[in-house]
Amino acid sequence: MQFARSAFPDGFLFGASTSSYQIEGHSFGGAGLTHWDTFAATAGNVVRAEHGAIACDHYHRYEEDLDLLAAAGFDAYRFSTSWARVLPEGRGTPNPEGLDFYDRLTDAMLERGLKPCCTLYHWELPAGLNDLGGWRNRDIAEWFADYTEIIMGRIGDRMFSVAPINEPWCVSWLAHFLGLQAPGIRDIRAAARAMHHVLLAHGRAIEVMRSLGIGNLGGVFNLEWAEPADDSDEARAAAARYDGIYNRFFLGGVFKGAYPDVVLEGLEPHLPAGWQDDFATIQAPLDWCGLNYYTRKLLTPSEGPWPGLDEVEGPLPKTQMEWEIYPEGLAKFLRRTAAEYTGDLPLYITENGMASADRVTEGAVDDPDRIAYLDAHLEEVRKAAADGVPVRGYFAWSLMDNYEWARGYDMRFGLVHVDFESLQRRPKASYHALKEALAR
Ligand code: IFM
Repeated sequence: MQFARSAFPDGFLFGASTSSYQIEGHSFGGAGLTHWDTFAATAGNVVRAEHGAIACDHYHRYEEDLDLLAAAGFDAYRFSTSWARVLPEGRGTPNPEGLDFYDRLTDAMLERGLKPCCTLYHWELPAGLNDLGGWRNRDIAEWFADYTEIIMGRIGDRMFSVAPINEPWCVSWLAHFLGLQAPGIRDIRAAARAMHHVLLAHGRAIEVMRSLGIGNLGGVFNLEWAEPADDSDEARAAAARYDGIYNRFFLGGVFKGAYPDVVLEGLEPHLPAGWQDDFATIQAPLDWCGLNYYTRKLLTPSEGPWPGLDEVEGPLPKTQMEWEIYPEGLAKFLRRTAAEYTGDLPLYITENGMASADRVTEGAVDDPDRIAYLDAHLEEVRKAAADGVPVRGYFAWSLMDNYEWARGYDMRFGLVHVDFESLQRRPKASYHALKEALAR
């Protein structure tokens, strides 16, 4: 690995990310049913109908996992709390075992000198709330505010940073328009409502945390660089619609108090009544902005209803997910986000990494493609920082192989290999390379 910690500004944070349902083992510790459990149990949704019941058994092995983070020289750990572990029905009586678990986890991070960076929702909605309409129901903003108060009332005093919701595009569009994530709905009205309510819930959670005196609050957005597949005006317009739906809708809501016209053209008739009045909450001031970045997309127009676009396979090398490797997109987003949305606000890369079909050979896992991927993306971050973009940290996705949602356990994103039979952890070559680079 070419990069060295010393090439980054003083105080720049390096960390790794995970999420609760993907690693903890949801069957342990009294957690309630989530919409991911029922989505996975429905034929055709998830590879081999795999689910998060055991996952990496982080619930019992978290000390070993935190030791790996600390031994690599990471400064921070981005983890998430599970709503259904804290409140098995989504509302009502908290689960004491769930609260105790996050309490232990927090103290174990601090004991190892790791800054706890918490996300309150990384996709596992309690099934009881899904029964009530989930993200389509405006009441979710208050349900989420109540959950925020309970979990942050317990661990908020020790957090370095907190973000309410991971990747609002995935929670809303991917799950309610494309139907590729729980709850697997394909309906434009459901999608429009989920897109608005996810931002309203984000804003309510920020308000609650401010009232509890918790600081360093941010939002985490997943971004994909959208490019026209050819030089036509139609392809350019398709790319602008994709960019609007994927990137600008959520950043625009939170940082400008407005949704882009290119998205309202299709979604306005389906947004909930009075949506324009919610921006005071949605725009609750933030202390930082997190960008999750993996790839770009090439777009072409398609027949049929709005948004009338198709993705075209690009020419660049691809990861195991079939995502093109395009590090330049990360620098473009850092510059554009600062220039058009966030100004001087600190930016963090809250996720970046790649899946590869890693194998254990003679006790080791060689993953040169991941080393090259991380190196190339970190170089873009370094250049942006050197040019004055206020980027303050980088979190690799992911600390360890885990449950990759509808792709089950096949897609390996980890710096640490996990044998899903024995649950043995084995640091890959990329883990060792990062460790060396962080010491340089
Ligand atoms: O595994 C996911 C994560 O849960 C959210 N961001 C993207 C990752 C890779 O697909």
